[in-house]
Amino acid sequence: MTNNSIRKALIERNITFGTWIQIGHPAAAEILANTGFDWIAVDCEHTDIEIECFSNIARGMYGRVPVPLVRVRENNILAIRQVIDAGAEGVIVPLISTAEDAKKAVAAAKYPPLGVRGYAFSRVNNWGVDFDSYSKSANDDVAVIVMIETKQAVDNIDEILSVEGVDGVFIGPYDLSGSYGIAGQTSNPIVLKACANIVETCFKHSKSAGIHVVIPTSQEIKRTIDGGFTFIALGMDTVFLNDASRKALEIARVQLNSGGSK
Ligand code: 3PY
Ligand code: MG
Repeated sequence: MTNNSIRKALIERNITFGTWIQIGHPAAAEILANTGFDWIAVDCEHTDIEIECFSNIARGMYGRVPVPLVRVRENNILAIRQVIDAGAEGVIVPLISTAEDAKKAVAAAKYPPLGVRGYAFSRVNNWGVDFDSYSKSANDDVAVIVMIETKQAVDNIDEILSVEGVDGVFIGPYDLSGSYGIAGQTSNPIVLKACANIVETCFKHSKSAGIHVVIPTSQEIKRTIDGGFTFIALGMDTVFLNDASRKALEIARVQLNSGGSK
């Protein structure tokens, strides 16, 4: 039994839509937290978002619906422990290529005997006020999602999915394409074949398959849903800002050139 709606959805393989934060300001979280996404992942791998910044972002989401997740900087015990202690309800761990990598990620996120997470007073247990209840429920509530981003991970997908405590996988299509020597060609048949293989193996293990639709066009979203993915990230704050601002400027220039200023 879990009280984490996203972990529950992962276990039951229900579709959820999340999004991604790269701008390290709580305003970005507040805005996206009010849009109806099921979860929001804060990206600490490819940004300058440090732990203090994540804590403030989590505060910005507090009381709103989406579940705060973090894509941690690396598969590292301290990186994983700190974000969970600060309020992440799940971790998305990048560049998991072997079952050993996956075991290390799970161990970092779980209290003994399942793992090696350290006990302490922290933001997540209300600075110790809820220590007892939190300590009892945390292993059931913290989600662990491992990122499949390398050819080696695809080759080892069966073993990775066999690791107890892995709630689902999440494909990083850019790294995955890069690993096949075709960086950025996320729709290349080689990448799509690897994705289909991952989804099929997830199905076999009754685990959730996720992917980041970095540029969320209707065609890409449709392909992702039709492809059997259930844990789906749509775009990110930087992409939304880029797209909307460029579109507004384009509309203004078209208006101006068609005599809109007169
Ligand atoms: C990738 O595409 O490699 C990613 O990590 C996307 O989040
Ligand atoms: Mg990646």
